[in-house]
Amino acid sequence: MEVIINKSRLELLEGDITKQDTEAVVNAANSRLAGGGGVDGAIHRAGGPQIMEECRKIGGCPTGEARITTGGKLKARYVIHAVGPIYRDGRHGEPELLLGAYKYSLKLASENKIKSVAFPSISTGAYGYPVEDAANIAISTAVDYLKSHTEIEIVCFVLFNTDTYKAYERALSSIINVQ
Ligand code: AR6
Repeated sequence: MEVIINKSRLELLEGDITKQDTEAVVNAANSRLAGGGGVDGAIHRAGGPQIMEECRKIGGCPTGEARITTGGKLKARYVIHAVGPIYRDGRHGEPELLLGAYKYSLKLASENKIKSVAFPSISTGAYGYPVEDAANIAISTAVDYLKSHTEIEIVCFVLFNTDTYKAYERALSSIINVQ
């Protein structure tokens, strides 16, 4: 599914983010930038040790923010390491922190003149964020950002399985319908 927001394209696809040829891919990282499983493991495996070396130099990243490194051996030139919240019950600032992780990543893309960026579904794997709620936050944050920032041409969400894809499709459809 894809829609045009202002001058940019917002796309949803099912697939593996390490295979994307967008200028930047976003990693669902932890606050130590120490690597791990899920998307994080896949990105470091495919991108090689250079990404981890840069992460070590950066040292860490608070939850709700993001940091940028090069893409190592990935097709993408950059990796934006975003730290989403660990979900407890939704009443410990999780929505704001998840929104922050997306917004911070988009700001880093703008600042680095990145024209295309691919996101995974941050926090909905090991960090346990309910997918339906996370999809609404992810999509509304991207749509809001693109309405006021025309410099990013393509924002793509790369969803790893059909259920996640469908949740993002519902979130995007409901936002488009109320506009
Ligand atoms: N491409 C796209 N999406 C993927 C891929 C991939 N190659 N692999 C997994 N996903 P998770 P989190 C999906 O657990 O919840 C790590 O250990 C996955 O199906 O990767 O933010 C970090 O180091 C799910 O929908 O990230 C942190 O400690 C989504 O990506 C912690 O996990 C996010 O799942 C972060 O947890």
